[in-house]
Amino acid sequence: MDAQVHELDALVVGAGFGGIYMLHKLRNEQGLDAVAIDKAGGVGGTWYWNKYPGALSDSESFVYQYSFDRDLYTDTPWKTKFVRQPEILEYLNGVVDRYELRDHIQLETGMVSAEFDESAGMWTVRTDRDVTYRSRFLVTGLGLLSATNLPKFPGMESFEGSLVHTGAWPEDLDVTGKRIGVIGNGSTGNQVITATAPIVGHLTSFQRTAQYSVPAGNRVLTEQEQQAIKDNFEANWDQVRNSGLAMGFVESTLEMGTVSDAERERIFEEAWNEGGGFCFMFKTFGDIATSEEANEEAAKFIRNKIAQIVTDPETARKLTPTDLYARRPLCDSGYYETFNRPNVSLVNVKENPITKVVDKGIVTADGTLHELDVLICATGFDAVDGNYVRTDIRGRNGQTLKEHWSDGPTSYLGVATSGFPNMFMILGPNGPFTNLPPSIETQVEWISDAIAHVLADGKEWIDVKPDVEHEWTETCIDIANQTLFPKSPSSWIFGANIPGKKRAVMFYLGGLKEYRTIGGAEAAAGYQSFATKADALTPVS
Ligand code: FAD
Ligand code: NA7
Repeated sequence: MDAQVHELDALVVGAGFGGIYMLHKLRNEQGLDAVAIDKAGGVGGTWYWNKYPGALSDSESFVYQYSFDRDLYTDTPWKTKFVRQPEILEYLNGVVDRYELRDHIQLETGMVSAEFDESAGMWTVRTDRDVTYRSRFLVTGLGLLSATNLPKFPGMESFEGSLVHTGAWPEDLDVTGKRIGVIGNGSTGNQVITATAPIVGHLTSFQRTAQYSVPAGNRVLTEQEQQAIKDNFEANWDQVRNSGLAMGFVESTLEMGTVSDAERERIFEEAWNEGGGFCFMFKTFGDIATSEEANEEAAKFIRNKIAQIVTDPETARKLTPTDLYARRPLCDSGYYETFNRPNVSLVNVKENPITKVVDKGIVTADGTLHELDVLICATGFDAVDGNYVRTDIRGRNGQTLKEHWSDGPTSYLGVATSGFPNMFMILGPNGPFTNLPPSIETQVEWISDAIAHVLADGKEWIDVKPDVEHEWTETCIDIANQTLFPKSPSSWIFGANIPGKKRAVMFYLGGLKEYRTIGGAEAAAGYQSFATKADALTPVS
């Protein structure tokens, strides 16, 4: 049977923070015939999928939300410094209902392919359901930490217990009293290990690279703090939009070399006690991410803390990182302390690799069988472009996005890529590296304005010029190379965590303020970095 074909002004793919706000802008503000689809069984994106115990934001709650509607902000009931996954999911469901979007979101509907018909100026999007969309605009909010990375160990299919990825956590999985193994100790592994250790029978952490982590310092905010957050709405969001990381604090410009050793340690100690990974890395000093000497001092401080916290010297040795402190900074709710528990053990898989998975658990090179009821892969994501290259997206002249990105994913401003007219990405490659809701809002508003511009001008489509995309890519590379982040061996920020994936710069590290200035100037100048259908039809003389 042929699929039903729905004609639309705009199709939004993804119903996370990005897709939800996009749908609101297009339907409720512009009055367009717009629909969103998501392959998930509910809205919420990241916060629908990542239901593992301990899932918590590491952006502070007062900036990990939308700011476009002051009433929504005032009504948000969060009372803790960081916010737990169930609360974020409830919030996003509330947003969908508040703006009457639910009837316009088609769940359990995955985009399988998208093809641009150049003569008609329309996208045809096929789904894994009995429905096809033909839409003038295609806005993708596929998520940058959404396509899961499941490692392949020999024998994995023979495991008789539950094998789960944290990014697709089954709601009914109860680990209480069970023997669990956790592969991975990034932000997610750190959270799931710390949250489950007190309730499981035994926990084995299979760690490849030790990580630097500082306390989150999560706590209930006082009544006065909660009131101040609401009262200072304008000032806070003004600060966020005019900062680099959009994290809600003023980033330090203090160079570490200008203070005494005692002052440096005092600043670190204060940050350790206050909590927060981004605060520790960026609120203390301005050069931890750019100067190897400053970076080493911060790393040394955390290494000393690990030595003080972890009682068994051999466990402490395994938990102590020796490389640069140059990944997305982690924070925790007692991660290192967890390894003092009698029911927790640590395997360093660089020293003692996983050789195979068998029916009863994991076998390591030393011949030990680690018996497990549940094997948790906290092994991260095929970040940024993962969901894009897993879908057959074809632009002008039938070129696929995968072909266009064969040397690594590129874009202009993280929102548009050349050869894919009227397709706009939310958090596409080389968008800002920040606390994400403010960047999402910036991009959604920019895309919304661009769509309005195309409609108002009677243009059929716009398509970013290749040289502009190239220049933006070079800008992103130049900025990244001024930091220590590219020196980190397996960070998802550069696509270096996926076997076989080409390493590439995938973020604009120039900060939200600068990003907003550049995007704003582009719009004010009438989108001159974009060609139109008329340009494409005009022969080059
Ligand atoms: P997502 O929320 O990832 O939504 C994308 C949606 O697209 C998904 O629902 C997916 O099902 C859908 N989709 C993908 N492909 C298809 C397809 N082909 N067809 C149909 N649907 C599709 N960011 C921060 O700034 N601060 C934090 O503290 C923070 N904590 C995080 C913690 C975890 C555990 C994770 C995984 C991420 C965290 N992030 C954090 C990043 C987080 O992803 C963003 O903050 C934000 O939620 C992204 O929203 P989004 O709408 O762009 O994408
Ligand atoms: P990350 O930060 O990519 O961490 C993944 C972890 O999984 C990390 O410890 C990896 O070790 C480990 N890993 C991945 N593959 C393997 C294999 N094959 N064997 C052993 N260990 C492996 O993902 P997260 O989900 O923790 O966090 C991603 C972001 O989501 C985070 O920044 C937040 O923004 C939310 P490695 O360090 O590569 O040696």
